[in-house]
Amino acid sequence: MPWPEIRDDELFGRIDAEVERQNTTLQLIASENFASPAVLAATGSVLTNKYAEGYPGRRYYGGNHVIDEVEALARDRCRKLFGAEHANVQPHSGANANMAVYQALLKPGDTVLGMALDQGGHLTHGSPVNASGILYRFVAYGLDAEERIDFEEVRALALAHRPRLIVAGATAYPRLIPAEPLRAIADEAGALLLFDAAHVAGLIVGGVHPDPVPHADVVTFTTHKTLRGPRGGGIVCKAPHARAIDRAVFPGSQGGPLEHVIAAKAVAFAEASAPAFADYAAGVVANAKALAAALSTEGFRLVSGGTDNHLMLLDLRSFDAELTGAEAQAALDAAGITLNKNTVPGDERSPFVTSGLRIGTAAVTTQGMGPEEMAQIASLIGRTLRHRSDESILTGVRAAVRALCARFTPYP
Ligand code: DSN
Repeated sequence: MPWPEIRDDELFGRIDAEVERQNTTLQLIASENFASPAVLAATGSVLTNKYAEGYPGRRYYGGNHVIDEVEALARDRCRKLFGAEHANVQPHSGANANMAVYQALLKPGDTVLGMALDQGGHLTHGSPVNASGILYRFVAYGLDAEERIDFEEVRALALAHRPRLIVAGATAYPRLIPAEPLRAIADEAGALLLFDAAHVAGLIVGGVHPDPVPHADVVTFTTHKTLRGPRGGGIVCKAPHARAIDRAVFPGSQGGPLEHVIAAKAVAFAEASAPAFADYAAGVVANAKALAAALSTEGFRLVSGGTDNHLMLLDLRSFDAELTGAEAQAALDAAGITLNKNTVPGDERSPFVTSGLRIGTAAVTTQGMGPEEMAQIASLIGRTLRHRSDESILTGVRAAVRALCARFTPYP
């Protein structure tokens, strides 16, 4: 059977353009990274052709003996990597993983504690526009005066509302989140504990973030952020929750698993198990600290005063009261610096406008950049935002970014 001969230049030309963009601009979005060639190869494999509803050894379709081995390998590597009792590698995303956990552990209407979205939490932690906030009664906790998670507030809310579940974890919080005190609060209030490690999974397995696995009933994560695998999600949990979790993923909330992505997850779990990954994770944090310190010298206020993980939040209001996160993002984009606008605690502007920027170092660290390059990036960000309406300055920054990226090209 001959394959269609016409080359789809319309589409593949755009993929080439995206390779060029990733190679020549700075990727500072805290939830992004560069996947390895092996991860990309598995994602682009013929495993995409196979239907495999069910789990290894229990499928609804024939021809799955190879797929069973692939998924069993991924599950086993995942369990070992996290030191967990059980792993499910089928969630298509972190959001799917969280919704499956809710389905497994909760009934509609149950009370849950989660971090407020505008304080650093995630849509699936009870936002009223997300199914989590529609199906369950979420009560939000936030930050204290030092812009750190207010564990006293979490405890007071837990004792007052007696939630069935406490959700820990964040998407825009620059500090470490120890699970131990949350476990103690959950036990006191008779709640279960879910740790959403979407952002910090790579830091946990790399040994630079406190490990939630011994303390949480369930840990969800994504595979494409600091873990540096394919775009996807996963769940690890204590053995007593395994059956409910598996049933909530399939058939509860998903259909056929993406076995090509599961194969790529297996590759990423092996890569993250190698000793070099611990060096990488330490490098991500060292780079974040270096970038935060240099941005502070540039005159930006850092939410909570700095960072202990892979990301930082810049509060633009003291740098320039007129400058919004949306304008800053656009100006930096034009200069070849990709990051995202983000609300900051107490932000008066909407999430579409914002007064802040979120910046992460997972991708630039994968490229091989170090503290010296972080100082250069901070200076380029400062120059761009101070002279955002000066085309010649933006052109100069764009050239400097291109020269910097040429020394650390991710996909030569
Ligand atoms: N998009 C993810 C992030 O950027 O943190 C959250 O869903």
